[in-house]
Amino acid sequence: MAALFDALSVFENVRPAEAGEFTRRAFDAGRLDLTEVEGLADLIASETETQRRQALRQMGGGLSEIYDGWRSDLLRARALIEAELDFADEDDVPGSVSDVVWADVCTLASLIEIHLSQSRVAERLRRGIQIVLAGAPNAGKSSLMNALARRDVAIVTEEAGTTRDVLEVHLDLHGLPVTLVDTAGIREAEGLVEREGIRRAREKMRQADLILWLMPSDEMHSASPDDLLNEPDVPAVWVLRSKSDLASPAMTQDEPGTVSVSTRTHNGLEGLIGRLGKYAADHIALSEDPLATRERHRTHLEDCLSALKRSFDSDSKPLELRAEDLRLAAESLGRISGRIDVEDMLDVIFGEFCIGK
Ligand SMILES: Nc1nc2c(ncn2[C@@H]2O[C@H](COP(=O)(O)OP(=O)(O)O)[C@@H](O)[C@H]2O)c(=O)[nH]1
Ligand SMILES: [Mg+2]
Repeated sequence: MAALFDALSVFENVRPAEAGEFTRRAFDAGRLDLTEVEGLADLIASETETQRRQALRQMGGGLSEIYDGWRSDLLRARALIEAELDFADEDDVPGSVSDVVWADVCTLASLIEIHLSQSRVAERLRRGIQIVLAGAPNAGKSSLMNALARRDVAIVTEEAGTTRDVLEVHLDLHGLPVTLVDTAGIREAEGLVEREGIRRAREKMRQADLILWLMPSDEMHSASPDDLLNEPDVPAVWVLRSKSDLASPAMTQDEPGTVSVSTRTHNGLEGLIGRLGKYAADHIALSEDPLATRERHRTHLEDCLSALKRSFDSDSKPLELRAEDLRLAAESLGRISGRIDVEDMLDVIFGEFCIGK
């Protein structure tokens, strides 16, 4: 490769393409809008079948179609309002035009609200569900990570505090993307490196969709996730009894709701994978309708929604100002597909691409 580039560089006016340069040309030429560009980036990065399908649909213009439709509804509403403003003193423009317009704007606002409330699901499909393995040192987290990934990702030793960094593997559970995160065991650590590992572990746990908290079956008084559960905004926590092969007979009557696994005998592993798959399916099912897949979409949609709400909130506001709210709302929608000043975001979006795309 290096030799090839070297040989090519002697030609005049030949240079390596920049990241995403070809896609950017398609955008500049108006052949792709921004959501389609993002869909293409997602398609290249997709790791599972459902991610691929979602990306493909967005690349094909599924999202733009919705937003452009809403945007032209708003432009039409604004035109009607302005007509009413311009001809307010003439009798042949009935005042009731604007009543119809506001009812439509109201309906649109609730459509956007529904669309927004469903978008988390699509965002999760795009980035994958984050499942974090946590618990005391030596609880068997790294062993479970390796068993689920079916390869040796993490180092396993009987020395407490072996895992000090955060390790991630991407799994494909029935076509659904799951990122499994192995963390340092939570304890009062002496060493600087382990303390940093524990800080990172806590951070990962806060960002997780689901925490698997491991409690070894051979320890009656192992660390429980109680203090974790008291923190605000905790994700879902499942308690797993690890090392179930070591459980004493007295302990085998599980509390209902807990899952026992052993990475030594593989007891319970298939069941756990099945449950995780179901969890993923419940939380990231590919929806029928195209949905906003990025925070960027969500921000503009929220801006649009609040402008719409301002526009019909009060009847006493002058019609000119209400029409201006509609203009702002349409503009927010236009930003999603890149029809309106988005210059500052373009580098961020195209920077995601690799060279040659
Ligand atoms: N008997 C038994 N030992 C296990 C099991 N899982 C892990 N271990 C052992 O427990 C020790 C700690 O495991 P590790 O995965 O490093 O725990 P971590 O500190 O939570 O990551 C190692 O010596 C493992 O071999 C299990 O299911 N059964
Ligand atoms: Mg470990």
